[in-house]
Amino acid sequence: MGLNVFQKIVAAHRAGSGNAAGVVPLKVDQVLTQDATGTMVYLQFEAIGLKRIKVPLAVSYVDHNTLQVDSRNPDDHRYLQTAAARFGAWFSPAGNGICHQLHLENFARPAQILLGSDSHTPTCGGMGMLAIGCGGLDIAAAMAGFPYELPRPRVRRIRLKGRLRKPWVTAMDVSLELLRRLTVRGGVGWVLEYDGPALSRLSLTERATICNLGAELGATSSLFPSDLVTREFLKARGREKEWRELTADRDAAYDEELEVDLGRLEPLTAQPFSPDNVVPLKDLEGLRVDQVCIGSCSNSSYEVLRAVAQLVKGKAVAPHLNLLINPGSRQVVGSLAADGSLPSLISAGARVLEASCGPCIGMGGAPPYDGVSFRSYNRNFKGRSGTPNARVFLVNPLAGALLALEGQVVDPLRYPLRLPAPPRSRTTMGREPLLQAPPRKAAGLEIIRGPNIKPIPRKKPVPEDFQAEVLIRLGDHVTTDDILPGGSEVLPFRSNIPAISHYTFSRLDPTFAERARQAGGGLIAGGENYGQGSSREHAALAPMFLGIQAVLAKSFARIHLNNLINYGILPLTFEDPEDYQGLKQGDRLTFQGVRKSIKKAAILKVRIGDRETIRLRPQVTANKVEVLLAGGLLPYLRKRINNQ
Ligand code: MIC
Ligand code: SF4
Repeated sequence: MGLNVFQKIVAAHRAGSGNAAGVVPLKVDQVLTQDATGTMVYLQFEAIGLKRIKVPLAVSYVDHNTLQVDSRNPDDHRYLQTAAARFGAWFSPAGNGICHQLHLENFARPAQILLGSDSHTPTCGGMGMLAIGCGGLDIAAAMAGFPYELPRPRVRRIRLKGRLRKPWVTAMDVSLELLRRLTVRGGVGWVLEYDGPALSRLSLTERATICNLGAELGATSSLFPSDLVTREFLKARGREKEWRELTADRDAAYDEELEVDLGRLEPLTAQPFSPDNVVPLKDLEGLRVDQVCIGSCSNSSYEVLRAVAQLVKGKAVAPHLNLLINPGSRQVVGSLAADGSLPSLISAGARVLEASCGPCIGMGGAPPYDGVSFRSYNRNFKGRSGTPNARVFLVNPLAGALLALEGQVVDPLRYPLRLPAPPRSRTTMGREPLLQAPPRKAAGLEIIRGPNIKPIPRKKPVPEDFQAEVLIRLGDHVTTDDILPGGSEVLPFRSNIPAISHYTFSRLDPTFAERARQAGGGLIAGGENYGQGSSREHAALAPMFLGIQAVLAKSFARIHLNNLINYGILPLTFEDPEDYQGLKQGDRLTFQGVRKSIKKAAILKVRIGDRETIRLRPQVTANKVEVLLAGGLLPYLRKRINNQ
């Protein structure tokens, strides 16, 4: 039997035989971090106690916290820059661009494995690279040379046929169509592997867009083969030598298959407040639009922004509306300036922001009160834009540009669209000049810390018996933005856990942090897919700091589940989902024989007050049992390194 692309990459990277729990240990080639998660990664790496990064390539990007209203964010940037030099990572300063776009342009390589402390790391899957988003501690462990233990996913083949025939339909609509069909849980436990006759007509950046939005499906990763399109992209960047072909064997087997006919797609939109709440854009005709945002790591390539510039050239955005553009990289901006696109955008009224995450993570660019914002981004969770009652829709960048001109939703298919073909021979871009390679000699280099950078709190080992109160009971699909919001007020505390912990659940229940503190800890109860969205480990770290001992849920999102274990918080699912219905805020639960049960992978019988006993299943694979019981990955790794 032949192999699919995923299996080929795994076979070439196995680091040992794995264990019965279906976990594959993998050798990691590259890691990426961004500033909002990266300060923790480097603090953790320091705490592990090694002198030099052991993974072949590490890149530390600054792209999230670029608003500098006081010294906290720039202090973090300086810490990251000096830590990168000292430990041996490349550094990408603020203004260079968004980590995923930059990584694709400068470092991604077919057939390699990339781990990133950001959930959209799979963007580089467009290059035929197995790219996986994980929590910061997993990245720190990989940097310390430990293999990455991947719970074996199933592989779903997504066969793309036809071609994007209708104007106004882009790669983003392929992803919105998948979200419509599969929902935000549809990819959990899966790698999505794309192939089919439409592939040769999809550019590398279109492929990257599709892989980027795979994160919204909850997928472990998304992957395209590496073919001639991949070679062209690498060649244009002077990296042709890094190309190698990687395709699935003809007789490769998959766990499931699905087909999308690109020719049948129309422009779609995801309505508030979930990326899978998808309808045809034309269904919303007449809705007044206050803001359009184009860019982010989903849709900020040169090709996309050039097309947007051509669409608005010589026209003007509606006077009541704001068009914001956050390009993916400095080179994208440079190319737009060189070919005359930038003046077209600026004259049409676009506000061209610096190349960074910007409005996507609520770092500026919030919509007005009760506003309607259409974004070519990947997340439209409530409040993420910075305006809690704003309604955020996801849309492809071309349709978004049209709405900006019209000031309201229209059916794009009624408008002519003639875009000149992309330039045939693109100027070679080469590597982004402002990337900083690590110095060869690092001994003695100082790491500079600002006063806002606080040591990482540690947790004690999981106790055998304890009592705790349910502090909050939540519904399905709680996002990590709900648990710990982003935005310009909260993000500067990413390297200060005591301070950031005040914001835990602040949008859902502003009393939570104080109640948790007063109770000296407690429990969180949630429904399905608890912790979906971002990889931010702060959504586990801050609750850990507040003393949360366990999260009880119907099911968990992949990265967050791992983050809970990495911080020593028990992730437990209800054996009988009815028990979730019966549970109330304020219930006091008695846990006994916890460590014993976890070691035996046995169900925990937990008493609620003096009412009844419920059955909870620890969600921990055999390879993580010791990590969880030790109080998390940091105490566990320190012990291992000290014993070496
Ligand atoms: C996001 O899109 O939510 C982020 C901000 O990029 C996060 C990481 C973070 O919270 O720092 C992600 O997707 O992992
Ligand atoms: Fe940045 Fe938004 Fe992409 Fe996250 S999703 S990496 S915040 S651009």
